[in-house]
Amino acid sequence: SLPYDNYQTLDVIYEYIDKIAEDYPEIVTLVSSSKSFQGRPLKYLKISKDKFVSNKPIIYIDAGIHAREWITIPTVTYAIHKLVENVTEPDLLDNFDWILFPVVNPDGYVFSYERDRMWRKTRSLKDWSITSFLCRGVDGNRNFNFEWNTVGADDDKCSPIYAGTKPFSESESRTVGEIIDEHVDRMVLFITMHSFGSMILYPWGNNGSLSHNAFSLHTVGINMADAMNRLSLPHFPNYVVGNSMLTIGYGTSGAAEDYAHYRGVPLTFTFELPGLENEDDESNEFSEGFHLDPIYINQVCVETWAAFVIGARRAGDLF
Ligand code: 0X9
Ligand code: ZN
Repeated sequence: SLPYDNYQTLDVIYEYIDKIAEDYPEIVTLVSSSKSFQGRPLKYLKISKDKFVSNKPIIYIDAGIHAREWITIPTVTYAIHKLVENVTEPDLLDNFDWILFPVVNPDGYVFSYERDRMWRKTRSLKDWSITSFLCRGVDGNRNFNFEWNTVGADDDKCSPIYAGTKPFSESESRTVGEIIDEHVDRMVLFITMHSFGSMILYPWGNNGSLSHNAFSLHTVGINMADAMNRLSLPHFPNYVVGNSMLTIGYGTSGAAEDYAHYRGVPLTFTFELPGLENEDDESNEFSEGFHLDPIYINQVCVETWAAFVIGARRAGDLF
């Protein structure tokens, strides 16, 4: 198991992913066929009792598309741990196949870890212009092919919500898109982990309207929120569940959760994990809610695992 008392480097996380695939070859398949802009492998695990052959429903969870949202990554490695190393819910592997993608944007994570804690985007360079060098990267969660660059996104390379030159210009978001496209027939639950704000969001994020599936989305959403709120320390607010745009208070286009739902995944959610503003004082670079104090990592992982368990079971009942 990885330690959950601190944020780990990409190398340590990748070693863990490799080791799990090595130690549990009967149930774990490592996929690392695509690369980030800077050439790092994009690693995800397929976890299945029968190598994905028996057409079970698929649960997909990713994290780390936004570089500074560090707390998202351990929640997915912890899910791997609970599915493979420390199994307390065996029904989850009997009844489902899993795709777990802990670091969608490894270039951004390394840059945030080593250089600029508040980095959000990928690290791609679009051309040889001065602006490109000064303002690298694309917002991965504005780069999906759903209503691309129509609302809550920017053409300006320097913007933190730069949508990119075209849908799926980034290999990081494109890899997620390809997983969705490949498995859409069987994928029943898609969760993308973000921070911060203690929210569970569902489509549509671009205009606040509800999908045909809104009742199921809300039901499964509140089931997951309930599971986390029940466990939560009084220190953190309860989760709020609702439509992405109305709940977070701004519209977005080209987001992963909307793309997955638009392609046909019935239950798609964005989690905004806990984070407190001004945890210390403003002079501290860690005072923003993105740097959740490491003492809470384990607690958040235990909570999100409870949400994934109930989410998977409810998804299995419904679809
Ligand atoms: O803006 C985002 O991409 C997400 N918030 S964050 O602070 N983690 O950057 C929220 C996306 C909400 N919209 C959709 N899920 N469609
Ligand atoms: Zn985010």
